[in-house]
This record gives sequence, C-alpha cells and structure tokens, in this order.
Amino acid sequence: MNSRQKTVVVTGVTGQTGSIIAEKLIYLGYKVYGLVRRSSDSPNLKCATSLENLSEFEVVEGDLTDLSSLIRLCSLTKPYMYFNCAAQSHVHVSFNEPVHTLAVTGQGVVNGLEAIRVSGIHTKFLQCSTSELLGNLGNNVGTEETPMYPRSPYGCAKLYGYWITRNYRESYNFFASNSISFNHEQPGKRGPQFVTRKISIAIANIKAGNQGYLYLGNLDAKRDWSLASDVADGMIAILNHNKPDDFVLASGESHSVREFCEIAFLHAGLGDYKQYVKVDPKFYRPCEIDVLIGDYSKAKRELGWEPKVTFKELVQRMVDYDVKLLGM
Ligand code: G4F
Repeated sequence: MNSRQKTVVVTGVTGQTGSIIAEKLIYLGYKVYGLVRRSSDSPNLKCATSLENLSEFEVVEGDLTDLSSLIRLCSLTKPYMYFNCAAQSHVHVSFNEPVHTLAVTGQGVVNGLEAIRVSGIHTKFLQCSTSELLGNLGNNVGTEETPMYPRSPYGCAKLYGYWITRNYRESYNFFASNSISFNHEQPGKRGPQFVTRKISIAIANIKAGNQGYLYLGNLDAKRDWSLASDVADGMIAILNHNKPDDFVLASGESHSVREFCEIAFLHAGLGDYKQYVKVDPKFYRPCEIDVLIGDYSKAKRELGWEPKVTFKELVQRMVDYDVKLLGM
C-alpha cells in the first residue's frame, strides 16, 4: 500500500455500522477519518468510543448536508476509500421528518460523490443502501435485480442514494458501489429505538425489576436479521472487489418480531414473552413492509462473503449483552 491507499473516510462513524467499519479498517492498518457533526455535546463519539485516542483515528467536524464540509474533508484527507454509512436511519422517524431524512439520507450521498469529483481524487465509494428499497416482496426473495418499491420517506431517500451512486459510476467511471444490506444488529451498539435493541434492553430492565411491560408495534413484521459485524465485513469486501458493483448482504432467513421476542424472553429465563409484551398502535407505521428476506448468493459467489452468526445466536447475544450491562 502507498500512503494514500491507507486513508479512509467513514461518515456515520458514531453510529453502529460506521463505527464497526472504522474499527475493522484500523485493525487492517488504515488511517480512518470520521466525519462527526458538531453539536453542543461534541465531540460525542457514541458507538465509536473504542476509537477515541487511537492515533489511526481522527475526527473531522462537518455536516453531510453541507457540501463544503465534504469538499474540505476529501481535499484534506484524499481518501482511498469512502464509506457512506451516515443516514437518518429510523424508518418510523422518517414519516415525521421526511424533509430532514431526504437531506441527510439522500442529498448526503450526492454531496459525498460530488466532493470526490470536485476534489479530483480517485476514491472508491460505498453507499450503504438498504433492503428498504425493495418494499413488499410477497413470496419472493430480494436480489440485486428485484424491482424497487420503497414504502417510507426513508426508503425513498435511500432510493435516490442508490441511483445517484450508480449514476456516478456510469457517468464518471467512479468506483462507486452499493451494499443492499438487510437488517443488521450489533449487541451493545444498535440504537435503543430499533426493535431488536428495544427488546433486549427491556428484558434487562424487566429482570432488574425496573420495568413491567414492553410495548411494541407490529409483531408479525418479518425481517432478515444478521450480525452487523458480518455485514460490515461484506461492505469492506465490496470495495476490495476488482470492479464496482451492487451486492445484497443478508442472512437468507426471515423471522418475525414475535419470534425474536419468543427466543429472547426464553433465553433470559423470563418464560413466555406474552406475559410482558403488549401492543401499542402508536408504534405502527403508516406504511409497513411485511416481509423482508434477501438472497446473498451473488456476494457469496463473487466476494466469498456469507454471514457467520445465526438468528438465534444473534438474539441471545443481544440479550446477554444488555442483561450483563445492567449487572443482572
Ligand atoms: O428495528 P426496526 O425499526 O428496523 P427497520 O424499520 O426494519 O429498519 C432497519 O433496517 C433497515 C434494513 O432493512 C435499515 F435500512 C434501516 O435503517 C433500519 O436499520 O423495525 C423492524 C420491524 C418493523 O417492521 C417494525 O414495524 O419491527 C417492527 N416493530 C414492531 N414494534 C417495531 C416495533 N419497530 C420499532 N422500531 N419499534 C417497535 O416498537
């Protein structure tokens, strides 16, 4: 590697997947620049506290919605790779904040691509796209060829990000790729407002006697859940591939929120989840994707990637983490 090949930009570095990618790249010998939005509690690295004080990690303050921030970031760091992990990533929130979601989750992507173009550098670009692009699959399994039909303002913003990435690839010969990642969760790092972490934290609190019930929305929604660390390996492999392309990263299995609860409460020794879980319609979405399941065979064939952790193991690891954290 020459010195430039060792430099990487990660946006969304304070979040679950961005922080995991940064940790992995530092371990592989890269210098990582993490874009962090300035706020009154800055620098607040949230999920990325493990990176604090590492000489291979540097925070660059800036905002994804501000093109000049990104031009400055790219001109200064001249990254060999750029991982766009930042987003307003909560689907339900996007119904209440559609314009903000578009600015961060959609426009933030073209800002990154444009910053690379204006800086005149050759940078491999990964857009963290999502299974939310695909919409209701019916009885089908989602692939790279599945027609896209997003069902939320978040999905619509991500659709723009997906296509503008392909457009820069086709227009300017950019090495610009999409991961089409299905749900991915990391014990201890997943935000508490996402259903898996909401469940694991509630279980820890119920065990500790701090909470009686857990209120959830649609228990019958089915998702294809993987360990985020496995998915992050896939994202890195996409940029190390010999050509830019788009890849589904998924587990190939679909499980309901109800199944997640069943396994989680049993594993925690609390017995039947029905004793604790109540449905509150306020957690229903105006528009829902009922079932998501992905076919990762292209990633397996071309990248040698496949998920390592099973659904049951993932559920158990998430519960164990939060129960231990609360000292139970
Ligand atoms: O955990 P969730 O909020 O994740 P969702 O909406 O599937 O989105 C996640 O995965 C996407 C990849 O497919 C990412 F693009 C996206 O950024 C995010 O990481 O909800 C999962 C399911 C939904 O069907 C939801 O309706 O769980 C259902 N659910 C039921 N009760 C709930 C709740 N979701 C949340 N957040 N909170 C509940 O109380």
